[in-house]
Amino acid sequence: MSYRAETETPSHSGVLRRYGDRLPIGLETPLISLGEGDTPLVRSRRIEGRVGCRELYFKLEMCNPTGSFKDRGMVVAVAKALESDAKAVLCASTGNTSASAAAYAARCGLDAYVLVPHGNIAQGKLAQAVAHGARILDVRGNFDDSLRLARRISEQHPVALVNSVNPHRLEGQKTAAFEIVDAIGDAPDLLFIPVGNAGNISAYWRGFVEYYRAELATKKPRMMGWQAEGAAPIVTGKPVENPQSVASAIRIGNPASWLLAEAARDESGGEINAVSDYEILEAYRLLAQEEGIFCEPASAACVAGLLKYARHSAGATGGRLFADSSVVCVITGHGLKDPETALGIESEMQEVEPRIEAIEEAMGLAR
Ligand code: AN7
Repeated sequence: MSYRAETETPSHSGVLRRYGDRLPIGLETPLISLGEGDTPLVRSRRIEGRVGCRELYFKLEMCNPTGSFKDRGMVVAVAKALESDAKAVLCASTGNTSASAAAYAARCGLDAYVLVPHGNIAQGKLAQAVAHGARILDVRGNFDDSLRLARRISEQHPVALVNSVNPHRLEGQKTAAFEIVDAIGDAPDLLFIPVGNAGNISAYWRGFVEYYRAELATKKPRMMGWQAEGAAPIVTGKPVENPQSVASAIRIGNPASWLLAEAARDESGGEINAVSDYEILEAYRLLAQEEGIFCEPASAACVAGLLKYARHSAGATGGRLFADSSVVCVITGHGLKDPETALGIESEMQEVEPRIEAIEEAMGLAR
């Protein structure tokens, strides 16, 4: 099957076709696609007013084919694996990387092996890896243990490691920054983004810098990264042995792209801070109920960060600056991946008899 000859998706031509001239691909690279990228950038309806910035947008990376931003980098990593005649891909994952790797491997006829930390992955993500036929190894350890093992295996066996330590992953992920600039005509003043293994914040920074150098943007955003309090190694400055958070996607104690993320923070004049599980769940609820956006808890971390930052900058000298700012929050993954959390915080379900009067009464409708 020739990937180059076929038109894989009549619409949504994918990251490789759309941004190929800015990616490390050549004539030998198969132009695979599941229609990733080209995700919506939607204006906030309510949270913008709450935080008091000039304009607030959400980049809906949950709208990628497997429901997370990982697809942008995975399509490049898998295309390069195919180009080098790999027969299998391997990753460690808190869930989204494995879902994405499993999907692209299935599409391209590669075997996929995924190492997931025992008991630490949301059900929807596990379902995706199962559905795509990946070989799932339930590691009795955390994500950091799993990644260390995956790296060792890939050094000793002919399997392509598709974690973000694979440089092609960050190259693909930087395209989201291009799309934001293409959509609003310039870079935003501030970019709020969750931080786990720290690849995405590094990739966005690379994308913004690249567009700025090409004079496609007149400025670069301050990069505002957010970790969960129980898994905040970059904030505290030391690895976390036993990372904990309701946001299972970012339960990572020793991020692979730690130094790149610090560089993104420092070169952009940004910050990397932490939010509590309580703050994450509050932002998660606000996004769903005031914006109609159902994301997973890890994604809500950056909105929790925005609410926190706005509270702190309100009285301070930064207040005026913030009120004049354009802000983008990166909504990294879909809420459907983690139904347990959604059903766990508040259940509004009420049992009723299958009678019209019972339903009217439950709805508070008078007869
Ligand atoms: C929804 O899938 O690490 O800082 O193994 O799934 O680039 O790691 C996922 C991370 C944010 C953090 N939001 O991004 C994995 C994995 C969601 C995520 C992050 C992840 P990075």
